[in-house]
Amino acid sequence: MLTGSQVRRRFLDFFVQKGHKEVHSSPLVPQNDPTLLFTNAGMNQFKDVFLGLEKRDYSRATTSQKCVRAGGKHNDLENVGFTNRHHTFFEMLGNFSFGDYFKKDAIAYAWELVTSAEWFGIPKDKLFVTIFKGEGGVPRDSEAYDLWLGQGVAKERIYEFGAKENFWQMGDTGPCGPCSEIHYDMGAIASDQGHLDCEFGCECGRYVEIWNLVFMQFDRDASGKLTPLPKPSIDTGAGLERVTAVLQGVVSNYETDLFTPLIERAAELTGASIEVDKPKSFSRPMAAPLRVIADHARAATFLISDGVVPTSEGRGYVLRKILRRAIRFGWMLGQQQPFFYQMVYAVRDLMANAYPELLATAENAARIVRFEEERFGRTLRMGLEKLYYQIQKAMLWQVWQVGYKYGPELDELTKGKLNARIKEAVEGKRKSVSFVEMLEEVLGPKIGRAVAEGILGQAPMPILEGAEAFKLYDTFGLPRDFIEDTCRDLGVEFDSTGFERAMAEQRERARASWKGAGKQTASAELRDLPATIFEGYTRTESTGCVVRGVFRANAPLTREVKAGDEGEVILDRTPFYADSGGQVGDVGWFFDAEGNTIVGDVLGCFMPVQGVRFHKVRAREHLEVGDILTAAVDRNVRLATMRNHTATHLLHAGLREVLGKHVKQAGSLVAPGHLRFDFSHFTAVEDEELQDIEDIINKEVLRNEKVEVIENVPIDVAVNEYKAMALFGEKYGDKVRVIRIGDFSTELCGGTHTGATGEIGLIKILKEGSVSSGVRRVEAITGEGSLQHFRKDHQLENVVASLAAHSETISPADALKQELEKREAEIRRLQKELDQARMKSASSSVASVNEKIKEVHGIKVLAHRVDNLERPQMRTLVDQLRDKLGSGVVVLGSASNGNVALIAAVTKDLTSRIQAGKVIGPVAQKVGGKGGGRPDMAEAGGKDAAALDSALEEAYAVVESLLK
Ligand code: ALA
Repeated sequence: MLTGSQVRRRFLDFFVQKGHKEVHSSPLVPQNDPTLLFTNAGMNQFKDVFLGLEKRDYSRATTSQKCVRAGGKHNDLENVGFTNRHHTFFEMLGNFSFGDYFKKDAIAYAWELVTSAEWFGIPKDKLFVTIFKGEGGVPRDSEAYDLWLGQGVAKERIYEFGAKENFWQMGDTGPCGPCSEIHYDMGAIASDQGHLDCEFGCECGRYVEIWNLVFMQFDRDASGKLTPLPKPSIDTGAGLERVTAVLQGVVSNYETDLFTPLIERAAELTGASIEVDKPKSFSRPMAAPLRVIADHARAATFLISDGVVPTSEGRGYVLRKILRRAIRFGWMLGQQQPFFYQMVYAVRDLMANAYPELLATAENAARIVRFEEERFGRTLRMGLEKLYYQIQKAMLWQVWQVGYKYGPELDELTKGKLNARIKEAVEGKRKSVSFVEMLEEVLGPKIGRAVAEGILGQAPMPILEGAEAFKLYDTFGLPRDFIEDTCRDLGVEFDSTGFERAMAEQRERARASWKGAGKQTASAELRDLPATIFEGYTRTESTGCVVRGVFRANAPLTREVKAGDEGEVILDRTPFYADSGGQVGDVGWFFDAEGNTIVGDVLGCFMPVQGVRFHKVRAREHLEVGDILTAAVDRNVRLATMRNHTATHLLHAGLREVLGKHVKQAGSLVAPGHLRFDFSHFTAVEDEELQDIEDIINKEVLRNEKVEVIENVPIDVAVNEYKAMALFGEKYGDKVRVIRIGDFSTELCGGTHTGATGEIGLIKILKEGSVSSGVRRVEAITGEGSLQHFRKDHQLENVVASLAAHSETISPADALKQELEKREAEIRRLQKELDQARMKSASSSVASVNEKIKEVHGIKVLAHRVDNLERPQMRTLVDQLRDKLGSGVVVLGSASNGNVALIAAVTKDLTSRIQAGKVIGPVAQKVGGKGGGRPDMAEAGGKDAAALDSALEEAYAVVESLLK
């Protein structure tokens, strides 16, 4: 019997022997494709080849591709554990033809591999095939039908289906086409519904699709329109797990040797028996918890190994959901301590042979999982509390309703008792009894029964609202099972319609927030452009370049660009680096053939179609197809960019050395002025760590290590032998370019680099911060940028030195800090002194206010101005003045820094006739403000200090008008 690993090997060997190139699985995070959440099929890495945007030096390929279907168009997350064959992570075996063979060979190969005794040897009488019956404007695939007949498949074994089953597309947009599938009959034993003799087409689990052959013919755009692909192609996918199940004669993928060691380990770690996965006699099927844990362990391990970390959005969110689902199933088995992280090692031990990268990444992946387990454990505890609370509320509400109607009014004591009893039952602290028994126990047999009868006979059961339940599920990660079971045990109805509605709304929101931008099929005229020969690795100037094409932005192909206009120019050869791999495109000039006159400024260079470099040019003179030019890159800009690029590689290696091997590049920008590097790491980088990194990488600079460029390395050699780091968001062909800096750094890279590290000058890290949860960003400068940075620092240091005398024992920075603290204290002391002096002078002015006191209808009124007082000081002063008057009205105004503060006070004996608030309003208005307060004291503010004198003068008239 073949092991799972042997099945994988045999598939690949078959196609290698048929002239296919064995290509490495691409990472789970799709390269350069924003329309996809995760790699979900073998064809993903070839999407651009199908679209005609990219060329490879082979036209047949075969792969075993890591896939995750847990988000986006293909999502099986919630099915895992309920079926024999759904997974979040699986391996897809495939063969591909890029405009080479089509349906005839694809069908012949598949049939040979599946049925020939030399290969898989599956009996033909267990197989069925399907073809596309025609739908949505695409005709029936009669060609495939005839080809299957030609292979000797009996008519009765060929079935026809519509687009849902037999038209495959990767996402809402992209390459697609009709498909043909091979299915295997597992026999009655595999029917989930106990069917004994159902026919092919039944979805009970008996008939299993093992291989899908897609005849790639179209590219679907966002509007749904189908455009024929440049060359019809083949894309196939066979699930390794299913094929293995068939060949090992088991009903479920989970019973193959790809899973059994994981399931056994999960049982050990949770303390559960393997038996828990066996179907129970519940009416609703329960998920098999150990299978869920085994499946999710594979997905989590591989996702984290490929650089995903748990976060609250996008890919990280899906990973978090997977982790949490596994952890919850552990809880359901009674394991509430972190255990799932240990599954990572089990996955490594089982799969490192086929995926050696796990040897390097497992340790860190386990750490990340453990962190999430601890964190989620806390959430889960909280979620359970909330669930209990909601159920309790639902029950009590129902009891009150019915209690009022059928029983005597429930007194507080009974209410309390009942509540406590429900709580205990809900929290599982006492053996849970039914709702009815609980009522009888607390209310006594008679009333209890009456209430219960009322509830059961007339009123509906208590209900846990769907929206509430969904919140618990979504926010606190409580499994739906968990919630439903608890409800059922306690006799509370679970509002599944409401739950599903809330879930659908949530899905809609999620869909709306994942907006991918699809690539268009390259237009025919772009596709036919010859690739530009790139000379920029060895020179910055090329003479005798021929203009091959001219475009104008958003306009069709033209042949010329006029002096003064902008256009995009394609040459046969160029030294200009085109924007890619994070490195910005070169700038420079086009000279005439003799190299004397500038005919255009090159503002940038980019590559919308693989290999074809577009120069964005502002023409100084007329340019047209056929012209001969000298193309010259601005050397200063390029050299600065090269320093930053080589420094980026050192930084990447330095981060991994100091922070750990989990650090993976998540994005980068290499510009002439600075570099920016984003990477996966789940906490802020400490200052000391940053310093260590800076030290380590500058040591590499000082060592003046040669930067070695190794061209045309087969990708497997680069990855497996050179251990080169392959990056996300990068697209690698079959042969790659490796940049090696001593033993310190080896990366796949198409960028331009310095000859040796010494040319970088000095790398200075400027800052570190967060980009999104789990992703950090470092910015740094090199070369002249560093020089300018330190020059500025030095100037600053001179200023510091002049401000603070520092000695040998203390750094200028500390000296400055001390000096500033000293001055700060001095300022505070002076401020206090000033306040006291002002208060003193204000108080002494009290003695001289007599002449301002005026009698208004027999009441003493005083309006007085004292500037630069704080409010508390004004309040003290206004009290003093009011005491001085004995009986009367005081209005105090103070201006400081252009702002006005006003206070009015009225002695208690007068507040029935005059209220401070009414006095202050009109006065405040004069200084552009307003205010109010109690009858005896009111405050206001204003902005017009210049009007303060006249406003205070107005106070007397205000009092007079109030007294009338
Ligand atoms: N791309 C096809 C699939 O995923 C083969 O089913």
